[in-house]
Amino acid sequence: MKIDAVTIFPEYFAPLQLSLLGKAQEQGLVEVGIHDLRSFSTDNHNTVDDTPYGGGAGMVMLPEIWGKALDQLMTPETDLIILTPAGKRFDQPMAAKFSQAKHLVFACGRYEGIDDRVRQHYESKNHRVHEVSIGDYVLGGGEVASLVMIEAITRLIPGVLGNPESLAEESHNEEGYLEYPNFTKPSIWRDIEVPAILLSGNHGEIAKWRAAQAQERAKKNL
Ligand code: 6GU
Repeated sequence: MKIDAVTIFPEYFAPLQLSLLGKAQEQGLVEVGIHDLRSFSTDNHNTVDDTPYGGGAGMVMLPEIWGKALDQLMTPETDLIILTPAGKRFDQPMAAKFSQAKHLVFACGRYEGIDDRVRQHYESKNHRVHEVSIGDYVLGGGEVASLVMIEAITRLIPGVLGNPESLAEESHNEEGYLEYPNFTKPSIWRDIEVPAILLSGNHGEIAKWRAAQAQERAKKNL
């Protein structure tokens, strides 16, 4: 998979070199390109935004600059993801869908967002465009949201995860990703014992217990 991100803060994406995703890039499973939006600005001040038509607080990112940046990246194989708190909520099924994509471009808005004609333009050219939010709170920009999405998506690409059984177990689960509590050595820590069933060796009963625990946890977190 090829992943490109366009941002005025390329440094935000430094963590992509770490851990599983760093390894996945070394192995050639994932290729990441980070692009500085300001390098597409045309004036001496490297302006990327201006005041909103119709008035109101904040600044809106200029369509001309975004068009220049995205024109160089968009192909018929591209899914363009525009990060905005007004977008569709990101979840595990969406991560699974995007993990099948060939090329993802993350457009990281700042300020009050990107001029809507950018979305309109690429949609009118029959590109796949997705406005996505990662949750019901407002971030300063789409950079951190992109990192969240990239981590959730890339770990679903075959070969990226060290132990593919963790994935199988996740999708086995009805909820996909709601899990039972886990324990490791020692069997007693600060007077707290590991549930005896987990030491029993009875795999059928252990599976039942875990399913019940996962369900209880899911209910509590509603
Ligand atoms: Cl994608 N962007 C911003 N700025 N805030 C958010 C978000 C995205 N998702 C949740 N909050």
